Amino acid sequence: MSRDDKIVDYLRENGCDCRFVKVEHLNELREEIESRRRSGLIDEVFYQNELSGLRYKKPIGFSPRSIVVIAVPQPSMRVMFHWQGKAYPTIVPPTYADWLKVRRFAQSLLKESAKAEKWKFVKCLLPLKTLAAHSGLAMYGRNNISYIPKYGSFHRLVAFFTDYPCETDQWQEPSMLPLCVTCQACIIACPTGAISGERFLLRAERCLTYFNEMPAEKPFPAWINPSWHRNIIGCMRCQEACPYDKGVISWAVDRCSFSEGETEYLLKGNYSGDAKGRVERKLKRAGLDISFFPRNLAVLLIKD
Ligand code: B12
Repeated sequence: MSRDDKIVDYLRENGCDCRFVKVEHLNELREEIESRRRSGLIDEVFYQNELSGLRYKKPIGFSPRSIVVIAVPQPSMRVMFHWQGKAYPTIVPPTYADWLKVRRFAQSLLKESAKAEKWKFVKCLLPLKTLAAHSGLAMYGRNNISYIPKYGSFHRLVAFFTDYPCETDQWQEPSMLPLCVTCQACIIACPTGAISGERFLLRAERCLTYFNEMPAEKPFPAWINPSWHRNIIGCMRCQEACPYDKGVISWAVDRCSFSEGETEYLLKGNYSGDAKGRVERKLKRAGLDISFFPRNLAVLLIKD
């Protein structure tokens, strides 16, 4: 068994999976995104908001030889709001909560798997789906999300630069899940037309998630029908419709519940002082940021 395989096996024993690629692929990774930007397939405002912060350079003062990309399975979170005598259950999709915990967990597994060797694992800011697909760790669904066996799209991706010289470079052409060739479920389920039959690449500038992840000072555009909003953050319609997510779609854990008073406070806006600190900490545990409020909550409660 190769050293790479031993690391992969250790991560699998702990419920995760990972792949290695040589660090020399950084430029190809950048080109994947930049060539699509140059040809106009990536909306420029979206690029500036969401992709301009990605970094394709090696970290300063450290000479990595490989990049390791890890998939850590994660459930949805159930979060309850109480308002005017009614309970409003909402869902926070996988990957919003516990991101730091997940990254530390992945890093500690890698360190343990390397045992006595003192390899370093340094966080990187790369396009993680693109990397996961090129490493063979994940396959793309037609909805542009990455999928792994058993957990479907319910996983968080994390990547590290490492001085560990991987034995096998897993870099390969990305592939799409076989059922997606004929299945149209996510295209039909997407209310905004972000997933379209005309091209594979998501029209990210139309994705509901793009708008509800923006700070609440930015109101939802008029073309978005309020009835399209179902989650307090993100959107799960393309995942809910996906046959590959059937086994995990109900995998959700209760995270927290907001009282009438807390919900009322969140709906009012203009947060400050101790009350803000308290509610902010509670929101953070559920993967929610106070900057999404009151907009994301108001659209769910007030349309009722
Ligand atoms: C920007 C961003 C967004 C944007 C844009 C999403 C997008 N598809 O680009 C918005 C805000 C809309 C968003 C939404 C969501 N996001 Co997001 N997002 C990111 C972020 C920061 C970068 C993604 C990125 O690189 N986009 C650039 C595009 C160009 O890259 P790409 O999607 O890999 O596209 C490639 C393919 O389309 C391929 N391609 C083109 N044509 C073809 C044809 C074929 C046949 C094939 C096989 C491939 C192929 O080429 C492209 C690369 O050039 C990452 C974190 C990170 N650092 O990577 C999280 C990340 C991708 N998001 C994540 C999640 C969970 C989501 C949501 C599911 C959340 C939700 N439930 O609402 C949605 C999914 C929306 C969707 N259907 O894609 C997870 C994905 C985990 C997973 N299982 O896939 C990530 C990795 C965060 C994390 N650490 O886990 N997100």
